[in-house]
Amino acid sequence: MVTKSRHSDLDLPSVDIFTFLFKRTNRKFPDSHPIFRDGLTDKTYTFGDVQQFAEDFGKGLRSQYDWQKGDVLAISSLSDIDMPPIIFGTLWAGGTVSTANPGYTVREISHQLQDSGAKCVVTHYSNIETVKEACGTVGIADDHIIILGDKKDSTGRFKHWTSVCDLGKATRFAAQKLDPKNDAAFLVYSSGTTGKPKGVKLSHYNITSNVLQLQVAERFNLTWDGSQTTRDIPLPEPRTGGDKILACLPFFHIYGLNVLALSPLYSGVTTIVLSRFDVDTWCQLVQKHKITYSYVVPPIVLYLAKHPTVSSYDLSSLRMTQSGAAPLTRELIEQVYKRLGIRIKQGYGLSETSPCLYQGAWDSWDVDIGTCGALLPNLMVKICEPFDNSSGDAAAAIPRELGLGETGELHVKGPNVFEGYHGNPKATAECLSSDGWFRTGDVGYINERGNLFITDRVKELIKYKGFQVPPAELEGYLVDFPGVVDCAVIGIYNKELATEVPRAYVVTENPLKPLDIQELQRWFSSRVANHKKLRGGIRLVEQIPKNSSGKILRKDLKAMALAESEA
Ligand code: 4UW
Repeated sequence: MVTKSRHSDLDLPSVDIFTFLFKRTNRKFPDSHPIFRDGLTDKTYTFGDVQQFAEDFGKGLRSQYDWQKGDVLAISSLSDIDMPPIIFGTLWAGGTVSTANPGYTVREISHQLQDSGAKCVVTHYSNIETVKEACGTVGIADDHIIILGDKKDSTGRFKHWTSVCDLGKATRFAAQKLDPKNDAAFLVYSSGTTGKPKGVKLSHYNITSNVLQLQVAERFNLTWDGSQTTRDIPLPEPRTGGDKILACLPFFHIYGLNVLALSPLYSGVTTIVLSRFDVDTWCQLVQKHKITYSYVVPPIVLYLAKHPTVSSYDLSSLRMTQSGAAPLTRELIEQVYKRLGIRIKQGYGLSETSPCLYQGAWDSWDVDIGTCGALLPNLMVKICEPFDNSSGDAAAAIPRELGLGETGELHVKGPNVFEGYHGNPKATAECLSSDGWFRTGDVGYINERGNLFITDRVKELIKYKGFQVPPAELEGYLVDFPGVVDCAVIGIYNKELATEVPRAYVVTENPLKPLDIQELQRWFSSRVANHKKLRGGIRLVEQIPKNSSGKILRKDLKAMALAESEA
């Protein structure tokens, strides 16, 4: 059964992202309105600053790097208020932005730089050694590495992004003409339903559509000046101006990128940027800035429910928080409400959908608590019997559709569904049909109110604190360890951390000569970013369960893990 969104369809933008955000005729807030403020230093960029820096940076790219339409700029950085102008400048110059986790090892960054074909890389000076080495492996010269943030390179070897702006300012380049439906704005990396991380091509149209779809779900309730009086949930009194968002999630991940680095330029809501979450700083900033809204992930919800430090702060300005990127239990949401009176709603989506698909509503929080909310406008969805499509073509395999309340795999269609994986038509065909239906790899059901419950995944993906951990990538590393002949990685849920953690099952060459597990852990940890470490441990097994075509039976391993935890 195909279900349509209960919202009326929106008129979607037909312009590129820069024009959509900066040349809008119905913008209510002035150029001087603060949009991004650094949580630790209070350094602030107004809307006008972001636009001006973006244009200067874009001109700088064109004049200094001969920037052409479709060139890729990679950014390996924690959230920083310098990132939005760099992103919009690159888009202005016709480029595509590929964001990367700055915790990546040289090997991980090199993969993304190589695969995306990046021309320039932006990073913090503190991360220069890793980025420089990665650039060396793929032939990106030092003078194509650009620094952001307050710390500059004293040797003058690497340009600071503000010098690129200064050089651009004097030039007369104009914005590139773009085709919003076909030109890629972002190339973010996701493992999709199977395999290693792939570049998810998101067009300008995908992104502008999703920014607008999201505004509708928030029911235009987030306001820049508090002027709106018809709020579903009133601001706590006294009202001190508009909403304030606390941005504690990384801009390099699609969730933070859309919701925190792009959408505030549409809504005008001042966004306080915290580059790295820690619970005390988060609470201090909520108290200091009278934050009204924050986007979080389940492990942060756990802090709000249980961490002792939280009760020493005044968090009463928070009207709502939104959690997403991984499953969250109703039990934790209720604990937070009981303890702090803070309502947590959920959103659901994927990198491949720009990302937002479902959002909880403000006005029915108590009725819909624990669900992922309702489908955003202009989207259609169907729940289907899961099927194994690893051999092929999503168009050819027509899965059986299920009805309301029945559990199956979620398929979606709409303007924010990606164009395909960069340079990987096979992976694209496995999840995207020719008529635009995208298999999410997530399993769940829709209740009679149209709310989504995610209950499982049919894809391999593991989520550690909202970050993607692709098992296939980890398995690729593990078999390089001397003595390991086969292996499989699965996610197991850790209730104390409110997240999945990766666990490896390993077969050794000679069962009579056991592996040194600690040595394997150390060796492995030095090869991967922090979030991919095998926090669920390593288990030695005689063989990895597989089907007749050699596919790992992860469900069997999950059953083994469950039996072990219950023993
Ligand atoms: N419940 C259970 C959830 C949920 C979930 C995501 O790294 P990616 O590709 O993308 C994301 C996107 C997060 C996000 C999107 C829209 C939104 O409104 C929001 O706000 C709160 C967050 O993480 O991983 C996609 C995969 O992450 C899982 C699911 O398996 C999905 O395929 N996931 N949200 N609420 N699982």
